[in-house]
Amino acid sequence: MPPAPEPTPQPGLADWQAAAAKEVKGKDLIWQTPEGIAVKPLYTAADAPVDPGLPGFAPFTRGVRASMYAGRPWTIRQYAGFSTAEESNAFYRRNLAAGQKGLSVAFDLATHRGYDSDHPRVTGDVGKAGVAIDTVEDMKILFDGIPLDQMSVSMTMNGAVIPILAFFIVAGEEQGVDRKLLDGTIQNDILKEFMVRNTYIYPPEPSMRIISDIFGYTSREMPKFNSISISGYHMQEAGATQLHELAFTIADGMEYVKYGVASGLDIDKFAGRLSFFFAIGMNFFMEIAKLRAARVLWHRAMTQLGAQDERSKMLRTHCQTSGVSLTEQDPYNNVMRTTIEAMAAMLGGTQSLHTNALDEAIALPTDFSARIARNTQIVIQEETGMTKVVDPLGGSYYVESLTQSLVDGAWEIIERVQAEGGMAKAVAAGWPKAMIEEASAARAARVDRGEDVIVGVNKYRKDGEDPIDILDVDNVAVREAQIRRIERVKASRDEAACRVALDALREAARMAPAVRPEPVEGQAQGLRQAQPERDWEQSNLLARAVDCARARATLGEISNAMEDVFGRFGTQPTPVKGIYGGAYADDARWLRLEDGVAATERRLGRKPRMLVAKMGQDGHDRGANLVSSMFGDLGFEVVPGPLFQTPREAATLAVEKDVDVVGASSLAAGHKTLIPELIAHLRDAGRADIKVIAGGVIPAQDYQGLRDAGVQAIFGPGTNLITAAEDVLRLLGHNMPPQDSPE
Ligand code: MLC
Ligand code: 5AD
Repeated sequence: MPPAPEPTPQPGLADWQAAAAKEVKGKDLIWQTPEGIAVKPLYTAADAPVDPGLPGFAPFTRGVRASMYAGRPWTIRQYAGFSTAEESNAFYRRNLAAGQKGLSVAFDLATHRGYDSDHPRVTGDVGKAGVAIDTVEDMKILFDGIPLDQMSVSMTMNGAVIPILAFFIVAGEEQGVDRKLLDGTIQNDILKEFMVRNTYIYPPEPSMRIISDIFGYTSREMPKFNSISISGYHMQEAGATQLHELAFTIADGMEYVKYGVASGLDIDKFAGRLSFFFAIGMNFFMEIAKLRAARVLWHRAMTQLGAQDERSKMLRTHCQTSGVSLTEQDPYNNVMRTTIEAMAAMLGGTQSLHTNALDEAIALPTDFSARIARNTQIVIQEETGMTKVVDPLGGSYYVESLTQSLVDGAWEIIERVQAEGGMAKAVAAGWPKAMIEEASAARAARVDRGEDVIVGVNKYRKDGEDPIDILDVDNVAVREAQIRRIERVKASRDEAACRVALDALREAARMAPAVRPEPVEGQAQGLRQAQPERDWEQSNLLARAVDCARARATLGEISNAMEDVFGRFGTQPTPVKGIYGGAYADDARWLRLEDGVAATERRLGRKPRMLVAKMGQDGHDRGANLVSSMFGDLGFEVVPGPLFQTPREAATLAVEKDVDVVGASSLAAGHKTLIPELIAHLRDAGRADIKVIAGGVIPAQDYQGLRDAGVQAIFGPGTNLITAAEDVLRLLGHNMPPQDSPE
């Protein structure tokens, strides 16, 4: 018998390091992510920190259910809404017939901000970015033929959350559905509105009281309904890193729990129906780790806040693939991006998912694009076998290590928030928003410099773009139809009963303000004893609004009754400084631009001035903030216009500040109505010389109409800000030489 061969020695980590260094000739392979995590090219058992445990058991790292998708796949829940209730209802029914499993309603911005469709401030917004809902009659049409005791319905509503939830309850009631059986989710997350999404109505303090009142009502009356969807999604859309999205979302959740407890509720009576919502962007493994880390963090936070029931500590979440990761250019690439993001959401263990449509960067989905978006999830669920194994990445050295890094990094931020008195205070102080805007400016500079690749935008760009069919809503027609319906409802209601209900709501708004929770070491404190039942009903804003809805009060009337007591909130943007410009410090194109600004300043005898205007109810301010921040860094005097101006107000501000150019930023499809009105008002004021440029989500189909109205330059999604600034200087009369742009 020949002798047994000598066992070959196993290579060690040092051997691997040597081999890898040789292959890449010493190049540094560490990837510094925007989260500040140093990702190595290899992970081994030495990196995997703790045993993640088993799915269905605390702290739920591997999922909230023991069987996860092997037992029941996540809910395919596509967010949609546009035009009238009739049109949206028909769209929902087509989608459900084609395999969608849950509903998710997108409301128009007029509705979000508590205005009826006939209000003069909302002419550009009605039916545009979502469905217009003015009364319970609209809500009934929206769910016509959709049994509300069988279909779970998410409603993305934060500002006008009281009237919308009241309409939903009464629509169910009039369908014959007991509210105990209503299944669904209301977004109801106001803290992130003050930070990034901007569809608030009232000041922070009464807004927090509204949330506790909703917890109070739903925990008593609607046991199957998720009372809030604590959302990080919009933070990531606004530019936050995944670490900040994670930390601020969990910290927001803790704040809501403290307010709920302070209003007299038992933590375990309402915490089990809190839900979450995250964005899933293109950093595949980071997103998977983020969802796992979120569950660990929530479990830890709720234990600290005194929850006993494990269901109170279990983080259930919806996810949406990332809107900002999608591009106008070469839009079919968006199908691949969304597929990758959908896989990250499912590998992270989401409960419910929306996949974006390929036309995301320019318009709302059409039947065609919505079908592909939905089928992306159906294919994953039904063709790939991916749902058969629970948490298939559990135990991956890299994923477990990333999960732990995110848990540690986020907890540090959460502790800072707690030390400073909680998220409501942090939001008021403004530092979370500033952190997000800084990250956004840094990302924009990386993209514009080509350091972060976006295929089809800053690399591999096509010579010409092929037009795609997009959805266009005729907001004038929708508005007229809505106004007619409001008139009919008002004409047929019992006016006296309606007044009585509205007065009772106004009275409730004056009563029993929520008690602000005192920061107490590690514990949420109930500062107010639970109210007796009768007292509770009288002062609860939602209970009162349900009566208003039954009496056919409109959304605007219900909102106004509370506004009479609470007031309406407004803020002034404060663009960050030096981040974008800093990234360009040594760049020749930037220096040439600065020279151009200096030359323009000499010619004008003062700095060139620009108003960055946001008109209508469109609160998407990421683009406007970036533009303000970048032109400020270049040496312009920037007037960052307040949100929600009418065209007349924006024109008046432009004249008052004597600006040279108005940059109108539009991301909610109001541009065709609002920008021509702005130009007309400038003309009427004798200032036709003030140049108007437009930027944002503006489909190419609309360019000619805007140019005909007098718009001098249009900057669509994916615009390189440096190129845009060169164009603006040329518009101001500077002889800017043409560049060999990298695009
Ligand atoms: C689930 N179930 C199982 C199971 N998995 N039962 C047995 N075995 C399994 N493996 C049970 C659950 O316990 C639950 O029952 C029921 O099935 C439904 O499952 P779920 O996991 O709760 O899913 P779902 O009903 O879809 O709820 C998901 C959610 C919820 C908790 C995250 O809050 C939700 O739907 N959120 C959606 C939010 C959303 O769409 N937002 C859009 C935002 S767009 P039970 O009885 O326990 O309830 C936006 C954009 C913008 O914001 O800015 O405009
Ligand atoms: N219909 C479908 N999707 C919508 N979104 C916003 N409004 C609608 C709507 N009415 C999606 C987009 C956007 C994100 C905030 O939600 O993907 O980026």
